[in-house]
Amino acid sequence: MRLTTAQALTRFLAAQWSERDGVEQRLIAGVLGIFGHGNVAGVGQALAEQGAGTGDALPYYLARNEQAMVHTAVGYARTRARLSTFACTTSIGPGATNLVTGAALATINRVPVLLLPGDVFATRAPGTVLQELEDPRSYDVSVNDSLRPVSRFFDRINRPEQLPAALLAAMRVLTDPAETGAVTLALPQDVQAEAYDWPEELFARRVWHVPRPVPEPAALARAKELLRGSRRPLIVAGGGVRYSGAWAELTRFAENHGVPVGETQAGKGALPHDHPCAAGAIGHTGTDAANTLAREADLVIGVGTRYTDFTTASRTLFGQAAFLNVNVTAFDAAKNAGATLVADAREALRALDDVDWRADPEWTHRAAALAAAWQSEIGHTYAGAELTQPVMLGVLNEVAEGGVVVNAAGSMPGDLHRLWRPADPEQYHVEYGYSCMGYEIAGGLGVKLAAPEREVFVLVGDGSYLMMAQEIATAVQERIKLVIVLVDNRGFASIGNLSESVGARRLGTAYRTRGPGGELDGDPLPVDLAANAASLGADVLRADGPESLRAALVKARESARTTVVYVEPVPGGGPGAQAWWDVPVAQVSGLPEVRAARERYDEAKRDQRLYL
Ligand SMILES: Cc1ncc(C[n+]2csc(CCOP(=O)(O)OP(=O)(O)O)c2C)c(N)n1
Ligand SMILES: [Mg+2]
Repeated sequence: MRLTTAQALTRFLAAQWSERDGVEQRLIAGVLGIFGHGNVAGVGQALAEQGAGTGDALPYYLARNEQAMVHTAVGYARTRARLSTFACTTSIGPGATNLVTGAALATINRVPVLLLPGDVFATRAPGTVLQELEDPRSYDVSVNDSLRPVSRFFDRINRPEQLPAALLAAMRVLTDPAETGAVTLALPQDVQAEAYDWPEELFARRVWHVPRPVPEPAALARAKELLRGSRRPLIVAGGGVRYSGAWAELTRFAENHGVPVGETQAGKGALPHDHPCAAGAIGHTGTDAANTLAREADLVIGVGTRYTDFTTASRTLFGQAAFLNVNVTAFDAAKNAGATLVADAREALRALDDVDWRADPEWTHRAAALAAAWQSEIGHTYAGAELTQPVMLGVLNEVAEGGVVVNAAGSMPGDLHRLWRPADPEQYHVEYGYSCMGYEIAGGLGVKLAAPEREVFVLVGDGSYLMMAQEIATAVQERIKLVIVLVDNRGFASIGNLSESVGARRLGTAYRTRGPGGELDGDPLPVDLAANAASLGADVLRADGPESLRAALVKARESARTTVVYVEPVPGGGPGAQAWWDVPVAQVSGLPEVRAARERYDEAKRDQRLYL
């Protein structure tokens, strides 16, 4: 079949399917793109000719920023449990390098996305092209090489003949639960437009079976032995529980063996929030319940967790515990010198469940009491009369019902982790692998594309909003309805507090004009973010107290249009951090508050373990 490389690529992608548990779905749901000279004549032409969005052809979505396109693809893929994602097409040069942050986010979160940046001519015929890097040491380097370390698979298609093998490798990595992440196929602009005679088989419908690896018998026996020796076990549930869809198995295992469950950001909602085994969030942004149990546990059973510093309180949290790690990725399973059970979370929990063992009943009982105490702490915090940030979350939590909350950076992820009560596991979507400002709206778009039946509530701080608000225009264009709660506290509340705690005097964390003394301490910036949101095509509602917020959220929920609810919360909040986080403080300074902060730092650091 004689087609251009780009025509062959789009035809191939439209024929790829994933399958798990007997359910098939399109592996590549569509293409997000921004055209420039590096992709318009290749991929752009191919999409136009195949009739984007009609029949079996890949639908095409025009986005506003290439980084945001990857966020949208990630929001989509995460919601679809990594079984379906988007391709992102870009021009060469800046369009391509705008992908880098999104690619890092996808790879760190272990979420599949397919990136198709344009690249400079393979023939080099026209000499230096617009936006070419020109490395004097080698003509073989382009800006796209910056995508290599953040991609799980990277290839450059310098000849049409190279395409078939590269496509098969790319699909394999996208659908491999252990290896998945950003996959990049760099497409030189001349090769995109070049014709070739392709074998018909390349375009046949192809199903990629997503495996559920089962535990190795010897490792399973060792794991059961560890369980039988434990009196005070604690499960740490991570994103792997979500991707495996292991909620029921996790709940059953916790109940059958009396094991409390702490949740990471990616694993939040693993158990119903009011379940007696649900100790809630764990780590630096965790609850007193989960963190107290973590300090006393003798065995931590990690299920699908990467053990980041937020989870382990920078390796100060798990006082005496040994680790047993269930993970589909051997790299993560081996962390903290744990015993490893390399397997799909659902399969592993099923296989472990027949172990004849229960935690010490006193431990299970104590966990339930701690969890209940934390639940009443949430109730107390949510009931405040003033519109603080936690009270705002309480109102939203109530109005959101079956909806999804989306967030990523700033002071809200911590409050959400500690306080939010998801009624089911799909209701909590906080991107905290990369905690990338700007993910919120673009990612929320992907969540809504993946789950149109759900109401999507995007929480976005003013800092994140100013970094990446432009996808509101895309939501309006596609009639994709979002409720965006824009939380304006005039700057970086989170980093402001952190700055003060490390002796950096809140420098550059409030949005103020340059003052008469030459510092950034002048008047508040006269920036009107509500007006900005309206200018992008959203309906805007303002709320200034708990009751007006409730009314605005209900109205936004009932509306068919993307609606921004603008809130300026009053300072103050709920319970703060219940565990440490390692952010090094200056070891020498002329400022007394820095020396005091360093003393506190050195003291906290004494609890840091190596986990050997
Ligand atoms: C792209 C990016 N740049 C910088 C940071 C570091 N950072 C984390 S939170 C934050 C401030 C966020 O401000 P805002 O969205 O207003 O949330 P707030 O802290 O006020 O709740 C910054 C700068 C980041 N996470 N992502
Ligand atoms: Mg802010």
